[in-house]
Amino acid sequence: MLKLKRTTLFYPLAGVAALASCGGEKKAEQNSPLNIIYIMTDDHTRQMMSCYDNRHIETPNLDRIAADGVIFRNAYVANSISGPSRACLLTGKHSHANGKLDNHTVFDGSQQTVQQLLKENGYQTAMIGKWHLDSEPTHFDHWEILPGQGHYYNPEFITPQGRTHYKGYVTDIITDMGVEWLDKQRDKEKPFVLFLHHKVAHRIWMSDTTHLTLFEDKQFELPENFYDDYAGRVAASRHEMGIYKDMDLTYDLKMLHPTLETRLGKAYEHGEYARLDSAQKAAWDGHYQPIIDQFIEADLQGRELAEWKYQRYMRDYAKTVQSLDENVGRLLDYLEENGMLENTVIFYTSDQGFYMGEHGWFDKRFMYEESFSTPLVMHLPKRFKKRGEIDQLVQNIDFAPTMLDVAGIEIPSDIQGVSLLPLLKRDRAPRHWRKSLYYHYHEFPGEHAVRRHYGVKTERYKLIHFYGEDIDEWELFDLESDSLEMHNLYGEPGNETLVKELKAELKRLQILYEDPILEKYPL
Ligand code: SGN
Ligand code: CA
Repeated sequence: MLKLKRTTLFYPLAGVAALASCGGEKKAEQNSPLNIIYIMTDDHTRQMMSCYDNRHIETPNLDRIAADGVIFRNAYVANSISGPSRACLLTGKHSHANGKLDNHTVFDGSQQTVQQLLKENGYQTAMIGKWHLDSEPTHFDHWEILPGQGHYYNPEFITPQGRTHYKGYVTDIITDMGVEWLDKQRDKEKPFVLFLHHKVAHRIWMSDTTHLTLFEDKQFELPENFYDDYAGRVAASRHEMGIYKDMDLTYDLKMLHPTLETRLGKAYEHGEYARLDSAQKAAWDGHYQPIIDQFIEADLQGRELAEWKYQRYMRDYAKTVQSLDENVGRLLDYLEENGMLENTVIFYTSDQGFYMGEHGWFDKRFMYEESFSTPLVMHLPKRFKKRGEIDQLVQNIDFAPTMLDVAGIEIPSDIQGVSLLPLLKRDRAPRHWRKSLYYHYHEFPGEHAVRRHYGVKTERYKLIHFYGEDIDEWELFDLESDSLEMHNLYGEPGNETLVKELKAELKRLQILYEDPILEKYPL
């Protein structure tokens, strides 16, 4: 049994009864155990969230979370891909330590997890939405999960009782399930943690029929490095995630036409498209058919085609985020109307970031900023004093210890992440905080052909090692002068001391986190 901690600000569960008898309602509310709602999307990136970046779209409801709390400017993941990211979240450990290295390994749910520790200490635990860990959820009082990646339309869910089919759009359905659990299914006498994991904004970016016409007149700004030639970056040059080269006209961009035979066209026609019911199909075709006709007629080539693909990608992605933002708004309204905002901490984040045309790409996996980073905003009740921006380096392995700390539960010593509570409790930043982050991506061979790599990021620099049978490449970036990570400084004269220091830091982190890769590639 775990020991509960005593803090002055956050009362452990053991203190609840005493509080109820000794003070007024207000005091009880201010000191009552905190509920936790953890909202995570899939592949939603900072470039498409207006409190981070207002070039492309507005996300007023996501921004509302930040406005009532904090926005992390430097939040990162440990391994930029779904299953592993989810395992990092639940265990507070890097991938090599929790065993979920890539999307194909099965997560061992018998290991220590945050929901287990919360449950053992009196929390009710619920998990709704994309799970993607291949084993059954453990230690949840309530769970309804999408099988695998799940579907945008008319999705199936798995529950302990079996499979259920739903009609409608997945983002609405997951939100409905969350609100229903909060409103009717939970035990209102107990604190809770609710994991609400959306499918949006994953490939193939299917809009709700109600949002199909949005953004159609908008021209999205092309990223400066859209036409990257990958000079000096061997691993990047071997990618299979180019908008021009790899994005499928039919599967990804919905151009279904008898004269177009694309690699993944049949998968779309008999897969996601075939799931639409007749009313959904009518709306879908009504919207896309004129675009398809125009596209066939225009017969675009070269850069014109590349930029047309980029615009379609951005529009479809933006529509899915619009629906997400509205649904998050609906959840926030429910919490507000039910007086729950003063005793609930809300996380909003994604399983990783994503490329919106930077380097000419979609997808993630690389340790470059767009996919290594993740959005992170938090709603905080008033008892937390911090508001506004937080610049410290944080990582998704920190979420589990933060939840435990918020609940007043002692953090087991084998958890590798650190609690973010010191950054949230006071307005003043703590004197000591980590100065670097460790990253390790393992999925190769794999879709999109991103090589295995590990690396270290400090406030200013990033050092990456791509390794494998046919690759042994280092990259060094100065993020201050080269935020787009286009110029690999590794091996250039004058950087020897810097490389030495960064390698020493990388080694320190590999020893700290006990990554066995250090034996294979000693530093
Ligand atoms: C699917 C996608 C990939 C994507 C992975 C991982 N292909 O396999 O494009 O990189 O998921 O994404 S698709 O044809 O099925 O859309 S993750 O977010 O789940 O890790
Ligand atoms: Ca993802």
